[in-house]
Amino acid sequence: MSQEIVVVTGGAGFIGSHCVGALLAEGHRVVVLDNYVTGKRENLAGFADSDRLQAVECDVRDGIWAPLSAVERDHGPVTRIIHLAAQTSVVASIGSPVDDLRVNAGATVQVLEYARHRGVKRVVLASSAAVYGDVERLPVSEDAPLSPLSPYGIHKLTSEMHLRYYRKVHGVRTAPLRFFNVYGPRQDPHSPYSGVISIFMARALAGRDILIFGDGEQTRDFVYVGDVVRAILGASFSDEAGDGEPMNVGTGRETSINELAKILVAATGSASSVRHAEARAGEILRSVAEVGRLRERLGVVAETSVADGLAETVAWMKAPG
Ligand code: UD2
Repeated sequence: MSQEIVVVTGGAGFIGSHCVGALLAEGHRVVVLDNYVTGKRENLAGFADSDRLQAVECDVRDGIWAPLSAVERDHGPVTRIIHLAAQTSVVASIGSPVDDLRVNAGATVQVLEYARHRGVKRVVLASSAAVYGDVERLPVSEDAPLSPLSPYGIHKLTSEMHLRYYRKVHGVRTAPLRFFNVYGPRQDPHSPYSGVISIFMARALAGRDILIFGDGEQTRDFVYVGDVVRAILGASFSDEAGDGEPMNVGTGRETSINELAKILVAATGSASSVRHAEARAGEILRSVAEVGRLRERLGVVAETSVADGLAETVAWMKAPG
């Protein structure tokens, strides 16, 4: 594969930093755009020796022309953009819907405007299972009705619609990926908005109580970050993606939060006890992906078992780095 210049917005974040590693390993030049609100410089520390990685501190909401001008001057045009920069919390979006709109939809339009005028070959978007809301038929396919239950889900759907529009009207090749519940090393456990696996794991390792919101019978499709990165790279480079149509990124397996708590307590050998608290507003009750489109179009199957993925995550949490 010839070397390309790939921009990763949110590249210092949890999923972004894993993408950076994979792109560098394939020989590409990588430009990270990150405002370091949730992204961390330490997530990129392992790649500090690479002369093909450049990180620019900026806010994608303000546009990406200026931050990329030096890159264009020194290395030529950007060829692909992986747009991961986002406000990732459903709960936060309910508290601050206008901020969520600016980050989760506004920034996407900024990326697409740049791509349209600069002739970028592909824009991949981190969309979300939140676009579906509560669904009648599981596993949920990409053709299911879309009825998001939160500003977060509405704005991810808005972004997807922009991707489809830019494809149809401006000819920009785009690929929205609907992530289910991504977990793995470098997911920050210290924010109340963190993914449930990282929160439960940190609590289990510290011997603190695990708090389940609601009755715990709500389900999720937990997908390991390494599998997600393979989907992102496939969507970025394969000729089979880019028509603006969404693809689910999940495993097709459904796990309840009660089951998850049990597995984690056992996996960590923790003495933590499990308590229940009030259910979250705007919650999806059941969520599991139909994964045929990802497999057929990109040849990607999320094959990491929960047991293996959790083992990797526990190992990282015990010895970060
Ligand atoms: C995930 C994504 C979100 C969006 C959404 C789509 C994360 C962090 N967020 O939101 O960006 O894509 O999926 O549907 O991956 N829970 C507890 N106790 C805790 C924390 C969580 O019981 O301490 C429950 C929570 O009520 C929910 C489940 O665990 O039922 C998963 O919560 P989450 O915040 O990890 O992810 P989710 O599905 O709300």
